[in-house]
Amino acid sequence: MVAECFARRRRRFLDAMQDGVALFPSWPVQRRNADQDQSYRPDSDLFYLTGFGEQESAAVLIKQGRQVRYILFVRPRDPAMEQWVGHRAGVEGALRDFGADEAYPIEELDARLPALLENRDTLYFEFGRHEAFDARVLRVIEELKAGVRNGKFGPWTLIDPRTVLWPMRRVKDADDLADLQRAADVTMAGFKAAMRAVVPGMNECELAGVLEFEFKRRGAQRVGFETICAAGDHATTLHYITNDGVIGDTDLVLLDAGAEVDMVSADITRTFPASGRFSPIQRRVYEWVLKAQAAAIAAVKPGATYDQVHRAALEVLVDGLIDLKALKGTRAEIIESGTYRAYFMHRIGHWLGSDVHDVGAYHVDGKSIKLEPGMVITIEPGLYFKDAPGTPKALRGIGVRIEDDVAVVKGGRRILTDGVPKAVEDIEAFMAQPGSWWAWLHPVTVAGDEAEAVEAPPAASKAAPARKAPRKTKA
Ligand SMILES: [Mn+2]
Repeated sequence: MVAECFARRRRRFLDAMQDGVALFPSWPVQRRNADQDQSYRPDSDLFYLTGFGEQESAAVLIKQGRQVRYILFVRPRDPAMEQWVGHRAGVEGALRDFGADEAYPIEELDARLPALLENRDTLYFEFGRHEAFDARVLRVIEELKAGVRNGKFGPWTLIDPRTVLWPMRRVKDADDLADLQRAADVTMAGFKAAMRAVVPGMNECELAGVLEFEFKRRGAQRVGFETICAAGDHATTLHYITNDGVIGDTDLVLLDAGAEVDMVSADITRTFPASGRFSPIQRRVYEWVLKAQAAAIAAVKPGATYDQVHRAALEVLVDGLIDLKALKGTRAEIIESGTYRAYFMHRIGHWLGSDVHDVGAYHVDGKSIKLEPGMVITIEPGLYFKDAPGTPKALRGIGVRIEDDVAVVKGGRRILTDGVPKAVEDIEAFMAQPGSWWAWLHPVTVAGDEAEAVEAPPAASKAAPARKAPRKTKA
């Protein structure tokens, strides 16, 4: 992302805001244990507007008629600290590289805030997220109001900046879509690696490790959310992140993960057989979910509502539940009564962007929102048959979800993640040499440069997986 992209976003925000001041602080650093901090992830809104990702920072945008100011508060340069924990942009860098009109050390924020807010009617600030910082802002506001007899006043009107930012973030422009495609490309490479690395007998955490290793070496800074690597019955827990089970040789593996690249995350789910071959009943369940996903994707287009997309998948899933003898009745009866929720208990998907469950409403005035070009939504139907009484015996322990990231474009849709096999025949062909990933594994020196290597299976002679023989873990 180039500086111009952030400048354009600030202009859009400033255009949409009333005269006043907008204040965006960074997330506080969280202690992890002893003298260790939690790994730091910049705030999505602050980064979206500035491209500035350092901890202990804040951005201020001021608008008065046609006059605007953009101020950054940052950690100052400090050779001793930088020796230990690395480079800081400092005040100089904030001005030079991040386009700030003014920049100050973060320590000066409290001292400068009164002057920045003085005689401004409106403050855009998100209260309720960071109590200590809230208290600092409230103190300044009260002090300014107390100075009313000296001709001062503080902001009388408080507005949550999310009222402006969320609709902005929900509709992606060409730059945003290019960023998302990069995250999608890295995520797809991770899935293809995992599908060719899996062999029965390995642990879920090892397979998740392969996926995340592939993410990292292709340019991901981190995962967009905790990787879900769920074998067999674990796949019937929607957000299973324990990832510590042994993968059985007849298990399906449900892998739901996303690489975060430059503060944007993709989100893919694939469900594939550990052995490389679906059993007949696994295949039947899988193909109903796949058909439901195709129906929902086909329903994505400008003007369609989120509810219509959900409904398109739901109707197919219910047909599937009848066909699989999981439910009795007609499609209409089952949808009306909601009994399908025993096996499909979530919505069709969510907005995607800087946050994996990206910001923005799904309903406006009580009505399902209409899709428009630039919106990006995940389409992720699933069927989950818990190993429990009430579930037909043949289906117990099968969990299937298939998820792709879909951008709404003029006249239709664009699937950002269609490079990972998902038809049964394609998966089985792709996984024809179980464990082959381990044989071609070699360093990637330029992120993304070797994306093709995953496509081409190594010669059969090299494909022997250096793995112990699969264990029978489940009949
Ligand atoms: Mn998702």
